[in-house]
Amino acid sequence: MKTPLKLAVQKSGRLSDASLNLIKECGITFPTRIAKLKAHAFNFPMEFLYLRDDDIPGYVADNVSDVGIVGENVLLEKGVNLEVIERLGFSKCRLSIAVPKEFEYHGVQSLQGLNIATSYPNILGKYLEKQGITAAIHEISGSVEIAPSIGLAEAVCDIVSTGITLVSNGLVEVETILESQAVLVSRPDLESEKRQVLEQLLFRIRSVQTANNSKYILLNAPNHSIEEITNMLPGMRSPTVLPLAQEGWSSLHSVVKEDDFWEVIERLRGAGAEGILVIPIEKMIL
Ligand code: PRT
Ligand code: ZN
Repeated sequence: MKTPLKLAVQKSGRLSDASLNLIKECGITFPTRIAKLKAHAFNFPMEFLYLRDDDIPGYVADNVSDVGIVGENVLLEKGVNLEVIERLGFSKCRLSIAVPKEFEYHGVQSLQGLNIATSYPNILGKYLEKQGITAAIHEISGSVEIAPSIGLAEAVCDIVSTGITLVSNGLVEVETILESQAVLVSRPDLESEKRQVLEQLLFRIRSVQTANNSKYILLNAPNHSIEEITNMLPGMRSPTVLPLAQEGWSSLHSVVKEDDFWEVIERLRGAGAEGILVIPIEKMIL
């Protein structure tokens, strides 16, 4: 067995389930109870370290772990030198500046001289500097959204997902300073044996992600529409075309991207496609 690749994941929180689900979808099995700090995968050369998300960049940089799954927001805030291997597409959020709804905001200049509460002083500091704004940054570790109502600050800089927290605290988002999602990070100086394991893991992650972003589609079409429909269905190479028992009709099978899905379906129907079936794909190797 190869030297295990150490992967740091969040022990409990918004990243944990999605991180562990991704690993499971890669066919890697491991003990399900996260009672300990460490666990070994049963069928892949990998060891898990269950940590607080804030500690993940530092532990990877300090060689305690080889790779980790963490939000870009935390990675940038910690400012450690790690390689971003892959954007993972989950735990999407943004880091935004918000002000009370009665505040008369006229662009970033309105932030001049304010007190701004945040858990992200480094990212905010760099942003304000770039914008030429001087403001007092108050670092607080949680419940940033209540800072204006308790008189600690006139503005906040916090993570926003649905925006419900801001609205329910009478705040309005005025500037987005970072778009974030979970990323797989690595030490830049990974030993070659571990890099090979990482490549294997990455291959599986990409197959899972491609599959999740695609749908398998089957449809019936009159033979005279096959060419028009084929042009709408690029598929992996080109669609499979099989004759139906009914004279003059065929069945076409292909793969469509999740993002283009509804638009493609409408165009297919317009071209005479019938009996359209859409099936999820488990893995996709390109
Ligand atoms: O205990 P540990 O330190 O490991 O976890 P944590 O409490 O520091 O982090 P956690 O689990 O809350 O979040 C982990 C990561 O998830 C963050 O670093 C982000 O990358 C990502 N993420 C995605 C979010 C959100 N969405 C999110 N909505 N992190 C925090 N929030 C909070 C935000 O701080 C605010 O209080 O949710 C509130 C806003 O949500 P909406 O939906 O009301 O806008
Ligand atoms: Zn944290």
